[in-house]
Amino acid sequence: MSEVDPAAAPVAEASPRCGFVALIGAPNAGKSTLINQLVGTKVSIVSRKVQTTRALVRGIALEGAAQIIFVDTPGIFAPKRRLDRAMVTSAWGGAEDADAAALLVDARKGFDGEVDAILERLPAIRGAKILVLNKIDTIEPPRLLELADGLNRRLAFAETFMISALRGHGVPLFKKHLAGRMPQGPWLYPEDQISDAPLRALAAEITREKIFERLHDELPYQSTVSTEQWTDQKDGSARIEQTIYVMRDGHKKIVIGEGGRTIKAIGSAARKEIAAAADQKVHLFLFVKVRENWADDPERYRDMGLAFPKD
Ligand SMILES: Nc1nc2c(ncn2[C@@H]2O[C@H](COP(=O)(O)OP(=O)(O)OP(=O)(O)O)[C@@H](O)[C@H]2O)c(=O)[nH]1
Ligand SMILES: [Mg+2]
Repeated sequence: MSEVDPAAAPVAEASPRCGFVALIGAPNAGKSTLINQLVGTKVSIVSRKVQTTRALVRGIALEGAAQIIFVDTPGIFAPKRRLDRAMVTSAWGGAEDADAAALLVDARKGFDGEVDAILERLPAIRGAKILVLNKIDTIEPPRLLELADGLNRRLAFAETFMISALRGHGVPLFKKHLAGRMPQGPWLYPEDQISDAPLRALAAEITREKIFERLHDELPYQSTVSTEQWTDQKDGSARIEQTIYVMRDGHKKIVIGEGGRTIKAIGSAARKEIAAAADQKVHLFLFVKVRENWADDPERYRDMGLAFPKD
């Protein structure tokens, strides 16, 4: 056959692109759910509670010739306490450095005061501003269009997407669009890297998620987790020691539970997930310590990857 098979013909290599996309929004908008969906695996923890994410989490995705580094940020709200201020400062910092900022809005909640406060500050951000209406599985299409319209009247977004981060609807299209927006340049990370967070940080976050899941009513957000030791053993397994810091003696009792039942359940759920993330057998040891003012302790902020606000 003399004809050339077009599928077999050499294609000119598209030149590589690489850039940063910040996911910002009010607490609970679904930013972490979306970054996990974009990357294809869990890089950031998720919960039903607000203020789950505390520091910037980067997840890396490939789309054609583009490497897109997504930055999951803490939810933006009116901060009161020191930890709140550190989280919100970190969120805006992540948006300022990005090539594009995607504002996630919970479509069920709609255009409320929290979203309005973010829109107020958004024009100061240098990158392209993209609106993402999330949780479209929860509302009717006419309301969705109304919401998109109202938000675009308030700020002219470069683009509007409607997605369900939980189910994945609309996510591939969103990712494809972003790939085209990334500046030309070499990839910053190896092809198979999906996160820049060290495993010990992800391991601490996984345990914090398990605490959230079990104790969301009793322990709003009075705890933090540090991975103190990670020892790779001769048999290929890892021995990991983590400390859960709580603020009160009563909280320590809650985390441990009757006869140690709660901490056992937290440890077993966390161990399984850490083992899967690390791709090795894991022996996990959890300790609970009372540190009345961990939320005012600079070292805990360093642990979390947050700058310590002076006041
Ligand atoms: N129905 C529905 N629920 C969603 C969707 N996306 C996220 N959620 C839920 O919304 C809740 C919050 O999700 P997260 O991803 O933790 O939200 P976040 O914006 O990262 O929250 P913070 O880190 O606290 O700022 C979780 O219970 C998710 O399962 C969606 O598309 N549809
Ligand atoms: Mg989050």
